[in-house]
Amino acid sequence: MKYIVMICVLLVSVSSLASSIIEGEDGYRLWLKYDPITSASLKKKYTQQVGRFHVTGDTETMQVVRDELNYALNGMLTDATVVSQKQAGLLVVAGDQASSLAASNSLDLKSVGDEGYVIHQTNDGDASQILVLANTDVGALYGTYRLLRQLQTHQPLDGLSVSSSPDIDLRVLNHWDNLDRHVERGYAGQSIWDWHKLPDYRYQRYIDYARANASIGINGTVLNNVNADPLILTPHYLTKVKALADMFRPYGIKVYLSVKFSSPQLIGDLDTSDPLDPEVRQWWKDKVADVYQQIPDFGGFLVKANSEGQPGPGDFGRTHAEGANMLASALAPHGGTVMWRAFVYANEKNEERSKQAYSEFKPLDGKFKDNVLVQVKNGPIDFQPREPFSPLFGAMPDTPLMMEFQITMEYLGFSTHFVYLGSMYEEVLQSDTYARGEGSTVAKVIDGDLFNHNVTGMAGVANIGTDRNWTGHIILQSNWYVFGRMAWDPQVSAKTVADDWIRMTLSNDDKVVASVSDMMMKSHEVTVNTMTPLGLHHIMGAGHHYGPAPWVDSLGRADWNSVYYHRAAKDGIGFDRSESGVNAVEQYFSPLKEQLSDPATTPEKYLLWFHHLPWDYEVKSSGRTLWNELVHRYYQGAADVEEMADTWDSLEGKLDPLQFHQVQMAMDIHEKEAIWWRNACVLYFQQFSGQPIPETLPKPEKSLADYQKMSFPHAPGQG
Ligand code: BDP
Repeated sequence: MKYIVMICVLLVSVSSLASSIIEGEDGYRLWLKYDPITSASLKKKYTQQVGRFHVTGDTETMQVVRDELNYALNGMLTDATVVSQKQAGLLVVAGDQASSLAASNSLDLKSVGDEGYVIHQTNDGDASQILVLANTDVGALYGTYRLLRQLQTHQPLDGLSVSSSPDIDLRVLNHWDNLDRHVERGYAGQSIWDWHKLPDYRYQRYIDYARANASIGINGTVLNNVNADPLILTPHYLTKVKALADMFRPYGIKVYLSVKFSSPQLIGDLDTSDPLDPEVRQWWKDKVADVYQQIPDFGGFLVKANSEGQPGPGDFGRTHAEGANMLASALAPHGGTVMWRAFVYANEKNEERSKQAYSEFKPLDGKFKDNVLVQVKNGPIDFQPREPFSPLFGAMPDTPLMMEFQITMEYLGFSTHFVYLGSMYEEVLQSDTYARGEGSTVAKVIDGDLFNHNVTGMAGVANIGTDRNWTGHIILQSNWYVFGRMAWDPQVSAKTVADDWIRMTLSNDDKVVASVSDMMMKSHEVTVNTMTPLGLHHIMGAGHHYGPAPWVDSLGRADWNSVYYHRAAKDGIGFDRSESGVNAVEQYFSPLKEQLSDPATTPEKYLLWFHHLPWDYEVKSSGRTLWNELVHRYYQGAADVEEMADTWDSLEGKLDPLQFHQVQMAMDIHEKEAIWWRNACVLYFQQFSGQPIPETLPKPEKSLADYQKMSFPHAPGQG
């Protein structure tokens, strides 16, 4: 008897042990998984077409191409092999030889420039060959990743004919990473740069980072935080920067650094950092020359100046242009670029925050040197879940403006929320500035089309850290991915990119793709509703920006407080930025200016951004009063998140178990937090509206005071 009991105990514990181990994809491989293609016929076909391949050239980059193909094709197909050029079904060629192959096949290779490529199948018969041609090695690398995408997404190679080149020159990640490895606004572990062990210890992760970026066309990385530590420019750190630059070079990725404007004083022993002082100018020239001696293809500097306490030219009575141009002069002989941020605002200024960047920068239009780009955040305030586009886009025709998007989730749930940002980026890029009449979209401003700029750029604040899955949440890998794809082609649709990403990362099953794609495409709108519907903004927890806190009213600067932004009172809610208020609308072109000035013609998504409206204002699309609409949106947002969680649950068994489980756990958090946002905000605003929450809706479980008491002193990612 005893013996039998023991066996039972043993069986139970063995089976529970087995179920507690979930084996599967932990997310490290991102969208470059290259798992075997399961359809035997497709696998056979691909193997016939590209299983025998040849890559010409011995440069480091062409070796990378060869290695990637070897790895990818052997993963997806059976027995992929390198063969001679003549025998190859797939031939990757760059430079002069590519030009002659292009000529003999009547292909236009010239027009794809330095980074583009042409992919072409020579004919449909038995001797057919797939050519990947480019003018440069890095173009061949991009073309190779494009071809691999075709296989990863199970698309046919027959008759393949692609010609592509980037619409934007500088496609750059901004890491807000400190030298102690803390990532400001980072929610995926520590900084991936192990400064202490560099330059000697070179993780495979550095190479995999470069591969992932190259696969989506990212060609630059700013390694350190915009709130820069001056030590980055000391010899000790520059040897470490050089090690990373050397590793990234074969992948077409240049390294840039954020610099502190007062570096001449802080690490150079000078008693000023005045950009017009000859000694200061010489200090920067020498420093830059030092950098280029070690890193001949160094990209340049990113600068946050006179913003949130950072030093800048304003400290010496100089303009942003004078500051930027001083650095630009030092970098120009070496081919370097200055990315000068327009994220400036100051409490002391007697002007509403959303207007300040425009007021300060517009008068400087045309005053920057050729190698300066002004980097503008997508909205006029600060990476909110939703903002109208910054009015600077379109307003500075004589200055190349660079887009700055946030990929990390500072204001969007700290990387446990399921939010695909592709649709938000698309909304911004496709917004019409009317700067040169209808059709003058933000995309056309930043790709240089509208004002004929030679240098163009797009930056994304990275969401990458040491978490095994890189971004803290598998789905958020798609935001890194879509940033790269849209920087290459700002016209590509968010949906196309989402579908590609799902196929490469999660599953090629059409039904799964449709479900996940649907979730991704609505996720941004859903999240806006759960946090800041109808144009509300900046009502997050103070400092860390975690969770709802519309009650914040005691921070040192007026424009850091939630109450400054929502202006809820007995008479209504919202910020009057129309002509009758602070007149922020004047910074937009007609007819947008007029449209935004009138609540009746303002898109509802921006209603409370531009208007202060009474609680009984009738919302056009629904006929509800403003109060009821606000309540409705908060409840709908939370209900939609619940529905997304159910949809995800329904995919169990159809996805990799570990990927499934990771996202499911995050969805649980997202669901809880959506309800928290809903309850806290509705209770808070109710104090002013004095109106009830409709009987049919569930009552918040806690009191407003309970929500207000919640505190998160150790929330991650703080500044
Ligand atoms: C804000 C972040 C802060 C950044 C700042 C910036 O809260 O950590 O330093 O933007 O972009 O959103 O400089």
